[in-house]
Amino acid sequence: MYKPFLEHLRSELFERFELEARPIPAGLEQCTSDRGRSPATIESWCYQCPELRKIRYTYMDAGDAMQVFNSVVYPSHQYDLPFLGIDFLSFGKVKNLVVLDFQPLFQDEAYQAKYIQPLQSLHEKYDDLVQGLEMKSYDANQYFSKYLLFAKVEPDVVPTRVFEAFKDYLNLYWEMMAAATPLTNPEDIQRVIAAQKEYDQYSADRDPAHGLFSSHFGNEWANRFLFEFLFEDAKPAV
Ligand code: BLA
Repeated sequence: MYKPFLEHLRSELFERFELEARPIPAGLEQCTSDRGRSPATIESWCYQCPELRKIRYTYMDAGDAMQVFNSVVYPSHQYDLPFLGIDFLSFGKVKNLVVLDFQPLFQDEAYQAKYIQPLQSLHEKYDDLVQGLEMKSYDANQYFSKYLLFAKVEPDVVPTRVFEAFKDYLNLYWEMMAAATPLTNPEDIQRVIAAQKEYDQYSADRDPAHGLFSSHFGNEWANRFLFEFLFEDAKPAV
């Protein structure tokens, strides 16, 4: 269902950046389970380049029961650009949830004006993918922008509207990346490092997917996947 999205992201990345593989801890690149009713496979890819310190994407495929495409692009520490966050989920083709955002590092007005305001016209263009859904696991005011796309959709719009929106958001992200000037002040860079680290902690602490990973691949694997790969700068609660 979301494979064309993964392919598009991959080809865009390889076209635009000099990517180098970024190692994924042993055993976490791929996992298959036939626990339960529907066999599931999860597979991840990770890259880096001078501008983007971590680009990860994951595809979870449990056939008709579930398809998930999840990705985060982490800019290098000398760029205070937002993360590119992608979370597309489909459960039994009945519940299709799409979330796409430029996830802000900071919420102050200058930051919003520089990095979030440019999203407004796309947000308006895709107003059918803006449904004012409430977030249960996350705080919409932290690490989410006001111009995120967040919608429950019918499967037939996934390859059409959702794909169009995906391409447009990606293009804007690359444009913003290309226009960005690296920070030089060590204090500014430290602020970015701290905010990116907090994002990992915040996300790992709240990730609504832990139960899903755990039910298919076991609790130990789920914990490792969360804290050693997805959000490796987060520490597990003791
Ligand atoms: C919701 N994301 C979810 C849910 C799951 C995942 C299972 C709950 C769906 C439901 O309502 O039943 C799945 N999260 C994953 C997976 C991974 C993950 C598979 O990290 C990793 C492989 N989530 C993100 C990113 C964004 C994001 C980058 O990981 C930003 C675009 C958003 N996911 C997001 C939001 C919700 C969600 C906003 C709704 C959560 C809520 O209601 O609070």
